[in-house]
Amino acid sequence: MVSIVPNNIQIEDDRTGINVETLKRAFLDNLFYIQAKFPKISTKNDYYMALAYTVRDRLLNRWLQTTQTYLEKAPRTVAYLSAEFLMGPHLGNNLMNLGLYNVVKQAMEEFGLGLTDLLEQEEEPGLGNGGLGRLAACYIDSLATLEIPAIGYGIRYEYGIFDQEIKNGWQVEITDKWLRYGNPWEVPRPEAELEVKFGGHTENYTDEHGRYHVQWIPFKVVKGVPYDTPILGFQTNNANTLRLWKAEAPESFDFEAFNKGDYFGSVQEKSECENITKVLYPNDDSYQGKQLRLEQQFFFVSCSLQDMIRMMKAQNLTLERFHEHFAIQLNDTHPTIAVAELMRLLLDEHQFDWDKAWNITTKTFAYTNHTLLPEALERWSINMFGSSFPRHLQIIYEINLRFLDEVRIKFPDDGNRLRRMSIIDESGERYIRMAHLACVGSFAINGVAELHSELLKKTTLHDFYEMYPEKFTNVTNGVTPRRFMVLSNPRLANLITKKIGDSWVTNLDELRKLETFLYDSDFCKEFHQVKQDVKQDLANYIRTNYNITIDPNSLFDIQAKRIHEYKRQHLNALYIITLYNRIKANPNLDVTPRTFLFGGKAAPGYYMAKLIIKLINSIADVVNHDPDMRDRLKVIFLKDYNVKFAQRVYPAADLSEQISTAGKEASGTGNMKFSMNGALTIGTLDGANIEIREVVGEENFFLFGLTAEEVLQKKAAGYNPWDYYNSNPELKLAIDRISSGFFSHGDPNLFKPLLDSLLYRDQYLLLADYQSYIECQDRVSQAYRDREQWIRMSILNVARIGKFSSDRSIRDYVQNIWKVSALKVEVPEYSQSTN
Ligand code: GL2
Repeated sequence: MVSIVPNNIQIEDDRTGINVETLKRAFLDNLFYIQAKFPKISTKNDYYMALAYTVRDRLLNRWLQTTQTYLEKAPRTVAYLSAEFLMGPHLGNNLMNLGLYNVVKQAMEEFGLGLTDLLEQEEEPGLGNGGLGRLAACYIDSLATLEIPAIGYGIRYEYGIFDQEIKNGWQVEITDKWLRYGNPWEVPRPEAELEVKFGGHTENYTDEHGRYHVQWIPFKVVKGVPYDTPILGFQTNNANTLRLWKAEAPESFDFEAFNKGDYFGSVQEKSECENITKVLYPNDDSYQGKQLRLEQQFFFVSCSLQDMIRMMKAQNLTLERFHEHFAIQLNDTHPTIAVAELMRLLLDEHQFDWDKAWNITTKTFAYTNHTLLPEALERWSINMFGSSFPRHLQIIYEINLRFLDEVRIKFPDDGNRLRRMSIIDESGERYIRMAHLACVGSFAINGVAELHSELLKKTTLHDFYEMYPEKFTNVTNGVTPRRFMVLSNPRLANLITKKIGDSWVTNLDELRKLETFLYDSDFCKEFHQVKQDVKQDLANYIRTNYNITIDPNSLFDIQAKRIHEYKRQHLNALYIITLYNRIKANPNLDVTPRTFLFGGKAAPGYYMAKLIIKLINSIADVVNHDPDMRDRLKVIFLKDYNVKFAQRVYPAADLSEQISTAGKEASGTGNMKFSMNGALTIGTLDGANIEIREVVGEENFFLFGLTAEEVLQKKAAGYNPWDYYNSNPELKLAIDRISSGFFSHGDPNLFKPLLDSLLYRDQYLLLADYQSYIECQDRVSQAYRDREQWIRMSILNVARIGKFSSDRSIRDYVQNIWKVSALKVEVPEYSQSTN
């Protein structure tokens, strides 16, 4: 029995104190004892690390208190399962949440160190591709801020999303060695490792009561080691845990090979185990049917479920109540193998009978769908799946058998429906359809914006909607205003707080109060000044890093997101060429000066997306160097767009490009981040654009393009892009400029694949939307000239954006799906030390 008095942490010591002097002492202490450096020989990174540990020390007490409170009170808990968590840098966020930003800034300044400089130093944990991974990070923030007992489970990829460089206009991928200098925010918990099985076969046996069982005899066993990161809420004591799993080889596996003298064989097996969590698959909104990816999914899911079971045991809770204790959210289909794994754990390892296990399972899981794109719907070939997970394949067959019986009863004599709904696709090579498994195994199914949820019911999951209408619901995405306003745009945040107080940070609807100041000319001036200052900052950054001068008085028109044909960066490019052509034809044309900024990564294997990057850079080369432009048009492709950089970009935008083909972008979340920083949106009626337009007002949103329904009708009617090309002279000229080799040093072939795809297929209807887009862009240019009106439209975007806080999304999940309650964590030391 350990007899250490719990929580006997001194109040004002070097690890908890928060006045300038103590912080300075603590910083030096960490520099010396953790980094093992004297200041004289310290690098910037040493300083960053010393500061990170200083800040981490100050949140540990809350974190441990939270863990202990959850353990003791055993509240119903959300487990958010996601293959991606795109957290962004931790230091600034933790400083903000702890309320230590200013005092730490001062402490560092007294050392002659700039806090901004130190923040820059942090390697981004890029454990996600884009919107889906960043959404998980926003939700983890809101869960902690709302004091909801929750745990995020994912994968600790050794290499996150690649770093992007641009060479000769092309994307080049560089390995993301984010752990190179150590990660001060994570705590490894090797004592909590678990085992995960792979491959092999199953055997049947009958126990002493004559009951029939199945045993999985695996081919290999891999260790899962948890790495925990505290996720502190904003101005609360609740610090939830993000638990990411790393794969390691078990110590004893290689004895046989080793003893036989097969040293290399044994080492190879070790590295094969570790491969599982080596690298993030860099595909966004599409998947590759690779076995290693499936193994990654199973690995983290199995670790997480075993971990939950272990926690319940530690709390003396019976597994019969698993579904009462945990609500597990499946972030897309990536963790869906959890349905089969929980069944296996209950059936084979805890001897539940099928009905009981199935009852628990289907009351535990809820599934969020994030895309309608067919290429993103995961399916695993039966052969591949069965070779890694023979027992799960049996279980899935059994689930399917029983499920199809249910379908037969509800819809008799409907063979086509059975074939469509089956978890197994038998139309050719046999596949497991993960979305179907998720629908059958979950009690709730949601899309991520109203339109998306409606389209799910009408199209992709229509049969499942008819089968289980009560399961379907919508939760419109949201983003955290802490990171994307307070942290990334302090000037705007301070101005808002000066006017309406600071409660908007956790109650974003309060921003509505800004509407009172719409005609307050001082406020409007200040608001405008904030935007100009932030634009100037970005302009300085671009000058330093790209050696290009841009004019902060020009309209900053930004499209920052993954590069994808459905997102239509090339439609934007066509408009740039159109403007260019107009100025070439009439150099004295009175145009509104614009700076076009692009940012985003292309999946390394996605040729067309990479060609779009090359096209943008090629246009930039020509436009930026053409004296006729007289600096009225600038185009820049910003390399290596990531969360850290995004925080500079959102605040500086005047115009946010949200121009996907209607019906293709499930929600979008960048659209929300831009708008909450005062950018106006030019967009289609797609995803959350529709709801953003609804709340900010149609007069404060630039709408263009076909609706989702019109897109379908046009395709059904036999869409022919040539009709548009032939009948629209400006469009024709823009396309001809590309095909003539004008932007490719005379090479007419470089962009041919892209042009052919537009002229012969145009799957995403760029040509059909072109005219409407350029007319809309011309309205934008016109509107920007009336700066006072523009500022008011911009203020209204900020004032009315409250709905898109991730706090609102999380409340929706809490009330409609998870049915969990907040649990406030008390930390006596905290209140004493801050008073
Ligand atoms: C995405 C959708 O494409 C995007 O529209 C949505 O906002 C996010 C979060 O719900 O999910 N789906 C997807 O597979 N990725 C996304 O970003 N990668």
